[in-house]
Amino acid sequence: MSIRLRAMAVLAAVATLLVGFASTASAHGTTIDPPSRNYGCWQRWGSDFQNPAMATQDPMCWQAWQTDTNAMWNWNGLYREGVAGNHQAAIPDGQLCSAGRTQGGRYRAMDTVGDWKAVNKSRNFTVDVYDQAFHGADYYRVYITKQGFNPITQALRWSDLELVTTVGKTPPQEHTFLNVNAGSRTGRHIVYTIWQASHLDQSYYWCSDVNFS
Ligand SMILES: [Cu+2]
Repeated sequence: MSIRLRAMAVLAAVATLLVGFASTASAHGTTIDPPSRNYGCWQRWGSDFQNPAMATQDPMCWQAWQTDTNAMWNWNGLYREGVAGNHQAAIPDGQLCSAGRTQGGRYRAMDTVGDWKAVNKSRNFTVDVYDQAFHGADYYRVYITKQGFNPITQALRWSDLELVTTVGKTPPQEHTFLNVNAGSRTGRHIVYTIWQASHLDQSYYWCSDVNFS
């Protein structure tokens, strides 16, 4: 190999390393409040994720940590790319909370049916989306499960959801607050938020567990 070829090979290797580093170091986002399932598990147990008390105190988080710790460490990475707005075609029923088992199934434990910790909300509330990477949004959509749906015993399907809020083009900002009216809903529900980021066709899907009092 000539010196020039060798130098080019080294440069190519460095470029590959840099690209790899940039993609793992890049931040994305999630719903902070009500927290997405994996963000909530990271928040509550991230500093104590091997504590066996979690199995009884917060069993859904326990199974999530047992399934794949990376779902919590990468709480900001629950997205798909190249969906072109066809969210329902890309994500099968029963897999809505893992974005159709995106990222090689890393978030599959988010689809597990059971008694996830829910936060209390009044019927008028806001969804706080944390746009850590300053992507901005083409749009946000917030859905809530229909009254009668039981998140503790039923797998989530698209037909269980009702669109309650749409927000269009949003500039990059750290927090975006989406105003939501839950109507006459009571009790346990899943809030399902879609964030269509603006920098490229990157769409995020989050399940947040709430209790309307
Ligand atoms: Cu991103």
